[in-house]
Amino acid sequence: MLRSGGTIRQWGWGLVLEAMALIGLACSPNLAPDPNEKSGDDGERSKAQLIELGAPVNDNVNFNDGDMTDWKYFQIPSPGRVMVTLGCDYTGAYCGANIRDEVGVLVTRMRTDGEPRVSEEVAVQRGNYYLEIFVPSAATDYTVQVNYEPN
Ligand SMILES: [Ca+2]
Ligand SMILES: [Ca+2]
Repeated sequence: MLRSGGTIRQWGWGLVLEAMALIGLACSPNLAPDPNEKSGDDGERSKAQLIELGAPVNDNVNFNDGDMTDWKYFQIPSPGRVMVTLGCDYTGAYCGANIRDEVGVLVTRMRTDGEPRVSEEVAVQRGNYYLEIFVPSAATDYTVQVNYEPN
């Protein structure tokens, strides 16, 4: 009697715990922290920070600390070519950058794919270009530099 009662009680608690786990799973997308909630003042394109052509800029992105993305932009005075170089201290973070034009259209994707540094050359028109630098996970310090040659 006592033994079977104990079994039922344990089984009952098991169901309760399982139900709680299911509820937890169902809610977890809403509870997951926003990877950009502490992005600083550069978390979206409208808040991109101006960077100087030809000068290296150091910064940091951190997925787990809410700073997944840094937006930067540079100004092109006349048609030409730019060489964008992105170097990330922690290669395991697989950091990358999307280059976008003045209206946000994707020009090219740069992916480090475990390499410490990647460079991409693109043709540019007069106007602003945006860099959306990010990590899909983990964190890293990085350096980005945009070199420009007019046509
Ligand atoms: Ca940021
Ligand atoms: Ca940052």
